[in-house]
Amino acid sequence: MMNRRRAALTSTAALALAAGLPLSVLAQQKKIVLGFSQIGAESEWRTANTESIKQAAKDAGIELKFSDAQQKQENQIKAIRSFIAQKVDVIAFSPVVESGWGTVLREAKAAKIPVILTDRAVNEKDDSLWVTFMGSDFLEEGRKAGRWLVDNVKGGEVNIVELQGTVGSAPAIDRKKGFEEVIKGKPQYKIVRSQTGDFTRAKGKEVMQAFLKADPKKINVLYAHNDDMAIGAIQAIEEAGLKPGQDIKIVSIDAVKGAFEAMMAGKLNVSVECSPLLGPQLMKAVQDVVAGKTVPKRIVTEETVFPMESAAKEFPKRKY
Ligand code: GZL
Repeated sequence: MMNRRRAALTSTAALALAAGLPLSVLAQQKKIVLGFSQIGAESEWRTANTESIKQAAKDAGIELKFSDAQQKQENQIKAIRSFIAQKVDVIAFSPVVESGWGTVLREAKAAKIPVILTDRAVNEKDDSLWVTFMGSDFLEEGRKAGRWLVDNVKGGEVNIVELQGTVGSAPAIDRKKGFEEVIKGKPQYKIVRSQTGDFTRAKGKEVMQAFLKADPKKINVLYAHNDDMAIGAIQAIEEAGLKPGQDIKIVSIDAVKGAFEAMMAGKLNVSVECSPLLGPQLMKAVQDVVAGKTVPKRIVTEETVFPMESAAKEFPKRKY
C-alpha cells in the first residue's frame, strides 16, 4: 500500500509541479481513506464507540467508509473484502469473535493494505496480519471485578450467577478468565450458573429471569460482562420482588451512563471501566501508518473502577 500510495503521489506531484501548483496544495488533496467494520449497535458501549470513531475521522479529515455488521462475522468479512476492492488506504475493525479471520486478513496483506484491530483481538497466530491492536485488557477487567467482589462481599457462601458476553468474543473469554483467576482457591465464592446474554439488555433480562426461576433463594451476586446485560437483569430482579444492589449484589463492566444511573439509584454496586473512546487513538495510528511511521503492536487503554459510592461525583465528568 505504501509504494502504491507514494507512487500515486509522486506522479501526481510531477504533474502538479508542471502545472505550477505548490506541493502543499497537492498534499491536502489526497485524503486518507479508512475502511472501518463495526460489530453492530448491541450496547451503549458500542454506540459510544461508533460515535467516537466517526467524530475523530471528521476531526482528522480522514474519509471514513463505515460498515455496521449487525453482530455477524460474515458481514464483517464482506465489508473487509469490499474495502480491499475499493483500495482504501487502511482497514480497521472490531472483530465480533476471536477466530475465523486468517483468510481475509491474508487477502488484505496481499493487497498491501495495513489492518488495525480495535477494541477486540483475534486469535490468529501470524501477527504480521495486523499493524497494531488497540483496546482494553479484558483479563485485567475480569480480575478487577473479582477483586472488588472478594474485597466487598464477605462472610459465608457467596453464590454467583454470571451473564457472559457474546460467545467466542475476546471480552467474554477474558473477562470470565480474569474473574475466575481471582476467586480460584476461595471456595466460598462459587459460580452456580453461567450463560451468555450476548451483551444486550434484552437477553440479559431473559437469562436473569431463568436464573431466578431456577435458584430464587441461592443467588447472592450477579457478575455481568457488561452494563447493558446488568441493566436488563436489574429489571428481572425487581420483577421478581427482590432489591438489586442489596438482595443481589451486582458487579458489571463498561461504566456507561446507564451504569452510573443504576449506581446512583442504589441498584448496581460497581462498574469496571472499559473505554469505548478509541476514535482519536485510531485516527492517530492511521495517520502514522500512512506516513510510514512505526506504531506499537499493542496500545492498551488506561481504565479505572467505579463503585456505587463514587457514582454521583463522577457522573457529571463522564464522556460516554
Ligand atoms: C469491550 C466491548 C464490549 C463491551 C460491550 O471492549 O467489545 O462489547 O463491553 C460491547 O458493552 O457490546
